[in-house]
Amino acid sequence: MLKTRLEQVIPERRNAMDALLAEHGNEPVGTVTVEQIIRGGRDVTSVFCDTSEVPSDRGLMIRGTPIAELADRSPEEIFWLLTTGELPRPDQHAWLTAELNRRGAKVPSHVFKIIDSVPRTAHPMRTFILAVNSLGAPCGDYHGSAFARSAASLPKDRQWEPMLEDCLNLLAATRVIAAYIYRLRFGKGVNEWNEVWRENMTGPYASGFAHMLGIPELRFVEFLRLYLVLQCDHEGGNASAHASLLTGSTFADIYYSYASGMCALAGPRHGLAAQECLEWVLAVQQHFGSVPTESRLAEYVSAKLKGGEIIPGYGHARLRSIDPRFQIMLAAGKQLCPENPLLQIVEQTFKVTPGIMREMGKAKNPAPNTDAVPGSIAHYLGLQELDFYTVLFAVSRAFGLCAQAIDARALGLPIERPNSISLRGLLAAVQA
Ligand code: AMX
Repeated sequence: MLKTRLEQVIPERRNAMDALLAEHGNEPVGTVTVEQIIRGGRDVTSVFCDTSEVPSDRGLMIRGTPIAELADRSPEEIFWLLTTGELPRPDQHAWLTAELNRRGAKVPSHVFKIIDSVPRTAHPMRTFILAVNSLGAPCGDYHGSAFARSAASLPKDRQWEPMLEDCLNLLAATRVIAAYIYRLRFGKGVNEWNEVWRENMTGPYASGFAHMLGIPELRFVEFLRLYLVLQCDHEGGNASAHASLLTGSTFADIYYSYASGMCALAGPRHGLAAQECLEWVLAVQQHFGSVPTESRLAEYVSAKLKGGEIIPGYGHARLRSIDPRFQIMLAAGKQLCPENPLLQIVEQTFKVTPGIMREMGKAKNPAPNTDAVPGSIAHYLGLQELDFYTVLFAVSRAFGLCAQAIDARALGLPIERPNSISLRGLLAAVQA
């Protein structure tokens, strides 16, 4: 069903892009300063991504729709929107759920053997990246990546088809792989794994994932659904999306390119912040023994910042206003678990931190970002293994990165190769 719809929308999209290139291909979109080149390309528009945009004053918009208007949807609906540009009809939604379950039941056995062989001391993100990359390898009856096998023999305008095939398999597998790593790594029991796995390849994506993790409580299922929706995509310039797009532009398959993106997500300035935010909140709780008053917390935050520490969950390289995903998750948390003391610390931190950071001249945008809340909800609802939080982020982000990869092949985008410039080159440029 998804392929049929994409066969209809892709030519329209390709024609629009070709017309734009033909009519305006030489027009400049912006300029770049020396500082922007040296300091990470901040605010330089140079990456093409059609699945979502992040206006700095509005936050995430998926194919033109603000994330706040999509917060009640399922991850399956969001994937349909990311790929086709429209929300699915109920029959299309049901088809995608069933398809991800059908494929999720076929994760090849070599993937679990790889997970079994990784030292238990490894961070779960490291294990996750090894496992998802291994999905690309053929083994026995399992054929590995369809894209790697067949793209070179297909005309350019059909290369998105094996990419779609791989992406559906990847999305189907990520939650299974994540749940198995969780159970193995944190001693939750893998003896009954085969039964747990198969019997949860029936319902909605988020619910099956929560059950495989062993946390079937409805409030956790609802939290997980929302989390998977909110973190699904964040345009193409963030570190993980860009790493994935870059690798994919070499015609590497999605298993390589998604794994590349996840290596970037594993860094503390990016996806590892999901874990570090909760560590920070737990440290506050331990320090004060309960929810601190605003003035005591303000002293604590000031001292941390004066000591050169980073406050995880605050600041953003792209957004210049409050992240709507923070607001949506906070509101959901207050409904799901109003009595949660960690959430009260999150709220208190939100009241005092931006003002202090602004006063101290820290961060261009001292507002909270998407990572400031979810850990505090997940922990209260039963997922207490902090090392696992970035893996949840990774499962969610697969939806966006897969949609971006399908788009890249559908539109026939070439290998990325911007120029770099040396200090000598920059000096020559400014002196010219
Ligand atoms: N706490 C303390 N200082 C901070 C800060 C924070 N949360 N955020 C920014 N600053 C500091 C920077 O370290 C920098 O100081 P320096 O000039 O002495 O190096 C200064 O403020 C200006 O930084 P910036 O230009 O506003 O930020 P950036 O674009 O360079 O970095 C980000 C953005 C997110 C990496 C940074 O704000 C940060 O480290 N935040 C905490 C980690 C975090 O929450 N990451 C998750 C982001 C969302 C995501 O990817 N999931």
